[in-house]
Amino acid sequence: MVKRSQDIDLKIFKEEICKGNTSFLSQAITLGESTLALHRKQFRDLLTELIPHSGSSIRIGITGTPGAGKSTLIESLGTYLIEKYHKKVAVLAVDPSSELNHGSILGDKTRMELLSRSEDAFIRPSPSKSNLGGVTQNTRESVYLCEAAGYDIILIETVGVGQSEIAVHSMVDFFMILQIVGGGDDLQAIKRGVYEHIDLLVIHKADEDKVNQARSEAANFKKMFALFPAKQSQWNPVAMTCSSKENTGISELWQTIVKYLEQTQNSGYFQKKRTLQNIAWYSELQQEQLKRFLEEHPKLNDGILQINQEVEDEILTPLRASKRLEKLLTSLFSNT
Ligand SMILES: Nc1nc2c(ncn2[C@@H]2O[C@H](COP(=O)(O)OP(=O)(O)OP(=O)(O)O)[C@@H](O)[C@H]2O)c(=O)[nH]1
Ligand SMILES: [Mg+2]
Repeated sequence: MVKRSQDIDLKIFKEEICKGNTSFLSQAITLGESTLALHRKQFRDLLTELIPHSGSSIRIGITGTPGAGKSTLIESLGTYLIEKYHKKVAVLAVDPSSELNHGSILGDKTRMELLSRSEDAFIRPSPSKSNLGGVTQNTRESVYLCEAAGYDIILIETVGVGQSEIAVHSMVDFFMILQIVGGGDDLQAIKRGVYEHIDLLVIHKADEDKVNQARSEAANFKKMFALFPAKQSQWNPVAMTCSSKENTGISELWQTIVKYLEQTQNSGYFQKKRTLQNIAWYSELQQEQLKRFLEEHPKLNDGILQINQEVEDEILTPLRASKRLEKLLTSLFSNT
């Protein structure tokens, strides 16, 4: 039995987050990152209360190889949106390797000096877990919390290695990849699976002395994109150049995102994608719930451990083991 004193005051948390209190927002995200069952339950209750207040932001995913300049671009774009359009900007990160890199992805706040000082920005480093599923789930939940706290734009940085960019794609409205100028103008640099998800390719670090080369690389990508089959969104990926250091190309980048939003909101794809993402999210929760239920069911758990052991000891073949499991499940759940 949980003592009342251990409960967080849901009502206060909800009110303060909806007022945009970043201290409560941070505490709530930390609660969600906890592995303690009590904390997870409290967090889920809070999230359930907050979800009706969420959903109105634009969620943007930014990927690219380490050092491509993602954080610097986020600094430039975020500052631009705050100054020019008075937006509130939240920055989240999905980096399952951050524990190995000592949490470097956003640890270096010098890359986002202006944003980290701005009252209209909220920056949250990647949860320090090494498993992608956990990080993805925490980040997705943080998106809803940030939205309830009034952030209009959510920028999610993910390092372009492994599966994390696919995971980020499953939680954003718009997805872009950064490639450093001179990084090659063919798709080999971009994994095929990733191309299918990108809405914008930025030839980055296109500083004044490199801008011509960058433009020619972008033009080659444009030609290549035109040859790809139409996407479900009916949006042809755009290739453009940008220098976050010199702050060039940032407004064009934002205009591209605005155009995408107009097009997909008019066609209904925007909402459709969010619905599909919700279904995928529910499916993940369902898997997690079932797994936990099975693990916590004492008789079943003992039975499964016994069967596992017999497979290891070669007493049971995999097929016989699966039959035994079926029997066990039937005997435990046939009357319930
Ligand atoms: N010349 C030039 N350098 C840039 C530009 N944008 C970023 N950089 C530099 O590139 C380096 C890496 O930038 P980050 O923003 O940390 O890159 P990142 O992709 O976030 O890196 P990770 O988070 O480690 O994957 C830094 O030294 C930046 O100053 C740019 O537009 N031009
Ligand atoms: Mg970074």
